[in-house]
Amino acid sequence: MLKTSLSLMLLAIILIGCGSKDEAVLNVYNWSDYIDPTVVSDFEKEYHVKVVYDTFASNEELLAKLEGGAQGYDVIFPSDYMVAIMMEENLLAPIDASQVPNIKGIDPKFINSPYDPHSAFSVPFTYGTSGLGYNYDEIGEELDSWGAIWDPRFKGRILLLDDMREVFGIAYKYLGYSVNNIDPARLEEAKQLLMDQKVNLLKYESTMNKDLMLTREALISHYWAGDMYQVIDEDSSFAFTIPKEGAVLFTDCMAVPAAAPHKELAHKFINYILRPDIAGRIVNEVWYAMPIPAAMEYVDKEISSDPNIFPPDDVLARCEFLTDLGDFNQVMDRAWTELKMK
Ligand code: SPD
Repeated sequence: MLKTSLSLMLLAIILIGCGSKDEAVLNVYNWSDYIDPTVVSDFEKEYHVKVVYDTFASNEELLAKLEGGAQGYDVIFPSDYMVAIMMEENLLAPIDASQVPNIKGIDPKFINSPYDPHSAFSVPFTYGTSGLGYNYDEIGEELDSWGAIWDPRFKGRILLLDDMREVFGIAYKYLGYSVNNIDPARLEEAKQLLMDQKVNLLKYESTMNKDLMLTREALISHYWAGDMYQVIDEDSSFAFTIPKEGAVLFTDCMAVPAAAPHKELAHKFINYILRPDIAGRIVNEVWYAMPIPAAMEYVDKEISSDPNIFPPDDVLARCEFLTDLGDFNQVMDRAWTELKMK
C-alpha cells in the first residue's frame, strides 16, 4: 500500500515537472502588426512553449518600459539608434551567436552596423523607411514631397507618427538638414515649422493610423512603408511615397533584455525567425523587407519587386538612419513636449 502511494506520488511529481516544462513561456515585446501570427503559433507547436506577445508603439515607449524595471520580456524589437541607447544603458544581454546559427544567412551589409559595431547585442529583423501614405483617389494626384503636410487643402486630415525622432526627421529633411542634427537653432527652426503644421494635423498617432485612413477620417498619414502597404492591400485607393527630400531609414532588430528570464528560449526564437521560410512568411504578411537573401524565394513577387519596400540604392542614398543624439535627446524631448502641448 505504502509502496503504491509512494509510486503515485512519484508519478505526480514527474507529471508536474513535465507540465511546467511543457508550459515554458517566452515573452515577446514587438511593434504592432509586425509578425505573421501563424509563425508565432507554429513556434509554440515546434518548441512546446507558450508565447506571450505584447506590443509597443515607439522606441521611446519600449525604452521607458525597460528603464522602469520591466523584468519579464525575453525578446524585444528596438530600432537601430535605440539598440545603441540600450547598450549604453546596459539594458541588453549579449547575443550568443553559437545559439543562433541562422545569423550566417543575414546579408553582411546588416552585420557590424554603426549602432552595434560588433553585432554583439542585436540581430537585424527588418529594414525600411517611413514616408507618406495617402488617399490617392480622394486627392487625385501623386504626392512626392513632405511639403504636402503643410498644404492647406488637407487641413485637419493629416496624421503624423506619435514619434519624436520621426516627426523632427520630417522637418529636418524638409529643411535640408540631417535627421540627426543637434544644433539648437535648427531644432527651433524645425519646431516652428511643425507648430505651423498643426492646423493640418488630425493627431500624432502611431497605432490607429490604419483605421483612421480606411474610415476616410485621415487623408494622409506619415507612416512606415510596410504598415502603409497593409492599408493599400485592403483598399487600393491608397498609395505610398518616399518623399523626394528623403526619409528616415531604419533597421529594426531583435534583442534580449539583460533581465530576460528565458534567454535560451529567446535565442531559439531569434534563430527561428531568421529561418528563410519563416522570414519569407513574415515579409509576405507585414510588407517589410528582411535582410535574408535566402528568404527571397518565399517572398511574393509583388512585394520583392516594390521599390518602396525594397528601396533601390538611389532611394536609400537620400534616406538616413537615426543615431543616438546623446545629451541632445533631452533637448529634443523638451521641444517635442512643447509641440504636443500647444
Ligand atoms: N508596425 C511596425 C512598425 C515598425 C516601424 N519601425 C520603426 C522605425 C522607427 N524609426
